[in-house]
Amino acid sequence: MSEPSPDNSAGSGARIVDARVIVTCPGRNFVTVKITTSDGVTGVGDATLNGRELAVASYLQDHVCPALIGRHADRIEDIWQYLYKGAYWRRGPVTMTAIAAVDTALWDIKGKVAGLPVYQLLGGRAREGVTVYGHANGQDVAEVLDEVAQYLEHGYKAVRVQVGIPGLPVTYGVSKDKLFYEPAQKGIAPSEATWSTELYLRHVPGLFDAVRGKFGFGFHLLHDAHHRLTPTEAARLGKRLEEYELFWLEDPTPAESQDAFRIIKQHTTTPIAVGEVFNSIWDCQQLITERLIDFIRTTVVHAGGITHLRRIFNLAELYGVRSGSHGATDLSPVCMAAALHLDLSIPNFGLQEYMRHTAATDEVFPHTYWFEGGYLHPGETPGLGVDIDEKLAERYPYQPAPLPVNRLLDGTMHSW
Ligand code: EZ4
Ligand code: CO
Repeated sequence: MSEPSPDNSAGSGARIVDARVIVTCPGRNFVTVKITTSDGVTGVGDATLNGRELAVASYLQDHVCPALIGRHADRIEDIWQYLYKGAYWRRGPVTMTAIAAVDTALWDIKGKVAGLPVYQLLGGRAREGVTVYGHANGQDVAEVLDEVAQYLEHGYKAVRVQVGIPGLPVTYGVSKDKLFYEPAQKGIAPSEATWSTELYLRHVPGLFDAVRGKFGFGFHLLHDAHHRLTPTEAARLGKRLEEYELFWLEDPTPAESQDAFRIIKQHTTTPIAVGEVFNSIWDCQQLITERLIDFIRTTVVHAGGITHLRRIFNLAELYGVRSGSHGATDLSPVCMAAALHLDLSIPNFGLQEYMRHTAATDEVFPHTYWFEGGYLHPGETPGLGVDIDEKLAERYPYQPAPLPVNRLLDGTMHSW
């Protein structure tokens, strides 16, 4: 077997001399790629796939990183195509997360080399700041109302609300820690949750009635149904919630069935947001081109990096679909930084999810982005404005933490 062939093409840019994978658990697991060039410039990319972290780490370590050595770091598009087309086995969350991490790190490097924040390389500022939404949740409606009040006091212009369902011991989106919702639980076997669509559909409209009744209509209100409904049930919920003027209803049904959204769209004007589990433009092609959704929620880390996500957002723009990128705690500060540069530069930005990280995570990933008055700002540092403190990261070894599984009350497996 011959050695992987180095990139012999002409080019002025520095070559990649090191690409390594750092797995760390400052409260929760994160996988990060760090690439170094022959000029000594480094770049970072997020490679975290919640509950399946080591699969991506191995894909990178065993298959991708060795093939990067010797390649021109400035050829972002070419390296993207090399990893995508070169694997033969295309798409899928593991592959696309690995490609995303490399792509993100190369944009970071390009920004540092140019002496510009990445959003400048993407065309510059198309707005003043990135509007984000926070997560108000609670066991009961009263608790959620207290949380909404907190977010509005902090200046948030958009709030997602999730409430516990009487009769179900745990509900998606409801946590004890108010600022950090983490569904993955440490241990080997996934925890088991139970679900009843009937109980949910009966209880949840009261939440929106209470929130709009108390706080009015002066802020964006969102809700995540987390892939649990049928198209008919989703249509009924969307219709029922129209009077509360949601900014979006997220993931009403499992979205691998894209044509199901025709049924939802025919019945309700509640805007629909989908895409956090998608990893390529092909996964959302029909949803976008048939205008079956209003917001596409794909992210930098899970949808092929800045290069591919920009392509998705460009397609969406043609059909009046706006961005609404996923930004839960399992997406590291590296992903958040990258998302902000893209959000700031695209014409069809909608909203960015923002769940704060713990202090330990923020320490491991020092970053320049900051929150003010409902907006996030990426900062003006060349590159992405985020790094990983490798010494500190070493202090937090990987801990297995799978996402829960979900069953109906009779024990039938259901989408979580
Ligand atoms: O369940 O990121 O909108 N946010 C979400 C998240 C996802 C987690 C899965 O890792 O749906 O809470
Ligand atoms: Co979601």
